[in-house]
Amino acid sequence: MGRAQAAGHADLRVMDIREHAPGKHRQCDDSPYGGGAGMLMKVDVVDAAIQAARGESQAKVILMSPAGRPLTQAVAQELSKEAHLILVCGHYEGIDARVESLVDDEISIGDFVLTGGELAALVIVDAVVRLRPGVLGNSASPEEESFSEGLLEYPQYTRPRSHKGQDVPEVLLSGNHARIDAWREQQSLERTRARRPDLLKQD
Ligand code: JF5
Repeated sequence: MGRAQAAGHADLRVMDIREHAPGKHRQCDDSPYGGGAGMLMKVDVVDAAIQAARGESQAKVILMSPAGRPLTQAVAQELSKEAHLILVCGHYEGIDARVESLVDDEISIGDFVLTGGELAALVIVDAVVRLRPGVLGNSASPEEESFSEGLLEYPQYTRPRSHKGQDVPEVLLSGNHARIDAWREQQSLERTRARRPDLLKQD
């Protein structure tokens, strides 16, 4: 991400929501109406921070949330087309429900709970920025190769040819590219069936 920024492919800025909390104490959380444990992020403070981040831009505002739509490569592709993104990171036990009306989208990076949205935001930034033209030499778009789309990668090997009794499959040394392509396709399918059959079941 540092190199992407230096090369002008990305411009990442970090804001502290607390700086948008009024008063000497800069309070950005409060206890829930109706009772219950823990503190919630205040909607007015989050709103002020989003408006400050947005400025005059038409940025897409996304809340990091375990209740969001799951992050997939298709979602990353979609976000990589946006000129501006604002990734809102919750903290504490949760956020006032009215924050949902302030955002355009909610994204989950998986079915687990983090202490804050920051790591989820970093995951999204990494997945999205690498898809921007010019980053990571992605012009050939390796993941748009027809057969491998939506499948696990085939196993790959480099030197040495033999390591502790494990040899590189003979087919890869054959120089027969039709045979190599067919082997890789079969390996991708086999590994996907064994490890991630769910990937084969969806359209
Ligand atoms: C968060 C309140 C959000 O925990 C997450 C998360 C899990 N998967 N995707 C996102 O977000 C952080 C913490 C507390 C709201």
